[in-house]
Amino acid sequence: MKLYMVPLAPNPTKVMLYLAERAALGTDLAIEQVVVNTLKARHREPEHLARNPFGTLPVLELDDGDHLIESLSIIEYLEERFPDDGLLGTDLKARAKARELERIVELRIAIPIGGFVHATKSPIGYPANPTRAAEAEASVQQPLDYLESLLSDGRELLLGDRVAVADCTLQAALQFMRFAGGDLLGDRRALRDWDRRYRARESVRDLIRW
Ligand SMILES: N[C@@H](CCC(=O)N[C@@H](CS)C(=O)NCC(=O)O)C(=O)O
Repeated sequence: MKLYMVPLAPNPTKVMLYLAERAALGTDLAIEQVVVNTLKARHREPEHLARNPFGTLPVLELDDGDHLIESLSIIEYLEERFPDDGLLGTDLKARAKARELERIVELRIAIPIGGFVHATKSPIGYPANPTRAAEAEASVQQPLDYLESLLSDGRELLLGDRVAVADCTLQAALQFMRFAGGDLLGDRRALRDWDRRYRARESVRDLIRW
């Protein structure tokens, strides 16, 4: 299998962090990672559009040549195909909670942060838009408070002691925010501590470059 990706971009980074966490838990999925240079607009060229008509990254190329073109479908596919020592675990309710938190982080935090970055310092050249940046900043406050309240019981990671896909999704978004020089975490101490701890993890620290 091949993962078409680009460093820094949050959706590919989410999958890259996931793969690194799986490797650290003992399952090296040995997926070749191939950079598609978005700065040179390679993702809009026919070669990539043949993999994914939406032109986005990441894309997972399967052994039969077919493609998965959504970061979460890629992760879910890998969880189901290689279930031993996965991130979702085996307990039904815990799996549902893990999926729920990932969706909360993605939809309520990561997507607005993406909007914030593209409205302030877009790496692919979108024009600055202070109104959009301010709206994004306002919209992440309550969900960030929610994460702060989860972490305030002293847990190591978002769902406890074991890494979850939500940790990968959140860190990918925060790295993108740091790249743009933004900081929307405010005075949320537990969240800042989580951020420091997560970035220092041996499993992923070489992947987090910003
Ligand atoms: N929902 C998709 C979003 C993919 C996406 O928007 N990827 C961004 C990088 S983070 C991208 O390829 N942007 C380039 C573009 O839209 O032109 C997923 O989760 O994979």
